[in-house]
Amino acid sequence: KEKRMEWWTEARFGMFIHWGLYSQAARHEWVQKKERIPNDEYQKYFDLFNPDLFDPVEWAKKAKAAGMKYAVITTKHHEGFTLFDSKYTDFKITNSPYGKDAIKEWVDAFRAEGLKIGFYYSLLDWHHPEYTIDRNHPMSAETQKEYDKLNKGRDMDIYRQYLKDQVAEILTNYGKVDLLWLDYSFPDPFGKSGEDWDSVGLLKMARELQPEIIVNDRAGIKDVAGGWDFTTPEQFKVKKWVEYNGKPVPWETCQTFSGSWGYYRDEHTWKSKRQLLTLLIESVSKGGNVLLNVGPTGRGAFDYRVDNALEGMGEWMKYNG
Ligand code: FUL
Repeated sequence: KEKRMEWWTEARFGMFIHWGLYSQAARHEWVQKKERIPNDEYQKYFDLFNPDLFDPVEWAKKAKAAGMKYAVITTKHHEGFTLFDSKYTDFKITNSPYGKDAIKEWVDAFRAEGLKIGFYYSLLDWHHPEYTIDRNHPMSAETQKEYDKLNKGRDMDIYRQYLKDQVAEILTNYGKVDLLWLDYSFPDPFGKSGEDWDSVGLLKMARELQPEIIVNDRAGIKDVAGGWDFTTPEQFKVKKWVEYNGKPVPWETCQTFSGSWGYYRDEHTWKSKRQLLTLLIESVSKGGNVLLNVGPTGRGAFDYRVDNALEGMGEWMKYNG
C-alpha cells in the first residue's frame, strides 16, 4: 500500500474536472435535482452537447503550468451521462453531436504532459431506469410509501451490474489508470450504502484490473486497511492531519474555485489567489493533498477566472512547488 501511494504523496496538488451535460445549463452540476428536471426535458442538453472549444491539450498544459501533478475527471457524474464510449448505455458522448470519446482524448493529452490519470465515477445515477429513486434523486419523495410506489419495478441488482460493467470499461479501455474516485454513499433511511454498489466486489475488481491503482473512500467501505487508500474531506480547510479511528491517514481535500463543481456562470464567490495558495500550503503542511476543481463551460473552455488563478498559482509553484 505504501508503495502504490508514493507518487500521490509526492504529488500534493491535482486538478479535479467536473464536466458534463450540466455544464451547458451553467448553474450547478446538481441542476437536474435542484430543479427536479425530468429526463425527457433534460434530454435537450444531450441533443445539444457539442463542445467546440474542447482542447484537452490546452487543459493539460494549464494544469502542468500551475504545478499540478495529477488530474481527476468526471467520466460520469450523477446525471448519468458518460464522457466515455460505453457498451452498456446510449446516454454517452459518442451518441451526442460531439460524437467522440472525450475521455480517450483527455487521457492522451494529460499523459503526454506527464500527469497522473484519475477517473471520477458517480455511483449515483439519475438517468438509469433501474436505479431506485432516493432522497438525492431529481424525483425524490417524502415518505417510505411514496418511495415504494415510485420504485416499483426498479431493480438495483441490474443497476449494480451496470455500474460494475462501466467501471470495468474505464479501467480496461484507457491503459494505465492511476486513481479511481468513486462518489458517493449516503447511508440513511432514504439513502444508499456500500451494499447498494457492492463496493467490496467493486474494489476487488478495480484492483484486479489495475493492480497499482489508488482509490478514495466514498464507496461506503469502512475498512481503511482492506478498502480505500485515502480520505476526501470536501470543501473545508483541514486544521490538523486527518485521522480515522484515531490514526492519521492519507487525505486529500477537494475544493472549488467558486461555490459549485460544475460550471456556474452567475456564481460570484471566487477564491482569491492568496486564499488558494494558503489552502495549498496549509494542507501540505498537515500531510494532505489539494484537488482543485475546474468546471469547464459547456463549450469546453476554462473560465477566465480559472485561468487567472491557475497562472497565479503557477508563478508561486515555479519557485516553491
Ligand atoms: C459530491 C458530489 O455530489 C458533488 O457534485 C461533487 O462531485 C463533489 C466532489 O462530490 O459528492
